[in-house]
Amino acid sequence: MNHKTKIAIIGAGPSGLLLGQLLTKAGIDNIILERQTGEYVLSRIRAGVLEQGTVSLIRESGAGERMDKEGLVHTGTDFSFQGEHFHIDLEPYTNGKHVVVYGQTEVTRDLMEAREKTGGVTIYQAQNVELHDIESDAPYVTYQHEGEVHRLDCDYIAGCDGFHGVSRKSIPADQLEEYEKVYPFGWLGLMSDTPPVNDELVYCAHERGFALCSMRSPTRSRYYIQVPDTDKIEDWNEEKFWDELKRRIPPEMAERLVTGPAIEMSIAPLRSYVCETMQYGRVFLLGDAAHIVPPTGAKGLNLAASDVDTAYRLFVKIYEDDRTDLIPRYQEICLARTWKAVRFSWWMTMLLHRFHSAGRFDFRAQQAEFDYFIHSEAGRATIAENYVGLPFEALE
Ligand code: RFL
Ligand code: PHB
Repeated sequence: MNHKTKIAIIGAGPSGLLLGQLLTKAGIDNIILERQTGEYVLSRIRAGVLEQGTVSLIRESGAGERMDKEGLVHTGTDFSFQGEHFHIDLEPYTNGKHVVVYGQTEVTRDLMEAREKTGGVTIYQAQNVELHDIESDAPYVTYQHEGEVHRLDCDYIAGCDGFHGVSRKSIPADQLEEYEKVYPFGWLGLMSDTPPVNDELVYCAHERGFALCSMRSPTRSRYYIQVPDTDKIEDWNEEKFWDELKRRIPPEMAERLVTGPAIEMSIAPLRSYVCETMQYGRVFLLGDAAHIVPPTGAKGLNLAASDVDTAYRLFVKIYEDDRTDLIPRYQEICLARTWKAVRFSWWMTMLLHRFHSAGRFDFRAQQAEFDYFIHSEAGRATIAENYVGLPFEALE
């Protein structure tokens, strides 16, 4: 069967759904093709911290009502080094900015519901998605759905299909400018229906390895510990996780930590990756399709939102004012912001994790770096400014 739309969006993760919702609101026709089922997309537990730019964009898309009611405003963030606890106020260093703790699963659910209400089309379980004629002005996408082959003609393709998606792979390999750094560890995450151990998030550096105390609500906690990249989920159990977490967090916190059954437990590898070719012909790459950051800076989802902001405003300019001359601005704007978030995420990762290849000198230098940043006004301001998120740049 043949279909037609203005923007074909590949992937119904946060990038694809947010872009789709904004375009629909602006009257720009779009169709989302998603490989998985909606339930599967919602079962992936990922990010939890939203910057103000992300929050504003979700509101602008019309999907912000529940986030505004249930999201937890955090005006500070905590660190611990070898058991000593420190607090950084975000607002004094950032002209009153803060972050909002609201899970990616909830953002996705709200966007799915908003899309359903506005009648936007999402084809779930779209198999074998392929991009065609992306260098021409008449690109199209083919896919299989319920045993039938479909063709979707469009003006532009938004590749929102994550790191393993098909969109980036459709750009000729000799045109891709890629940068990658893989870290020798992953994060083992555990979610439980227990009250969070602290009212702010706590990023803990410890000689046994990094740990993070996060949350989703006053009754739901999310904890992570650094594990070697060779560890498998079968190597761990809940009791072992809680024991290890207690050893890495400040002792007074370990004492008051409430443990409970895990709702979810999984290992995520840590990697930094940038594909500088964020636009090629009629294809635009957004979110994890274009870049991956280690979660230490809480930037993955927020970077995806800033790409969406730029792409959405560009498509509006193209359809309302015929401004195709602005297309090269997409990559320019997104890359400048991406590299700054990549740098911050890498820096937080290097500062707070234990590198077993590092020698005694490196460990002391890492301690001194932490000591400097946490006790200097300039250092705290740098952390706060990056943590709340750098501003979104306008198209012109
Ligand atoms: P997503 O969320 O990966 O969504 C991509 C969607 O595209 C679909 N897809 C396809 N659809 C059709 N055809 C194909 N060929 C397709 N291939 C893929 C997929 O099924 C999926 O639904 O990318 P998006 O929308 O760009 O959103 C980005 C965020 O999800 C991501 O940046 C963050 O979740 C990163 N991240 C984390 N960020 C944080 O800030 N804090 C975290 O704690 C955190 N934990 C994580 C994470 C990412 C992880 N990944 C990617 C494995 C934990 C994990 C495990
Ligand atoms: C989370 O709550 O999942 C979370 C929070 C902050 C991070 C990473 C993950 O830096």
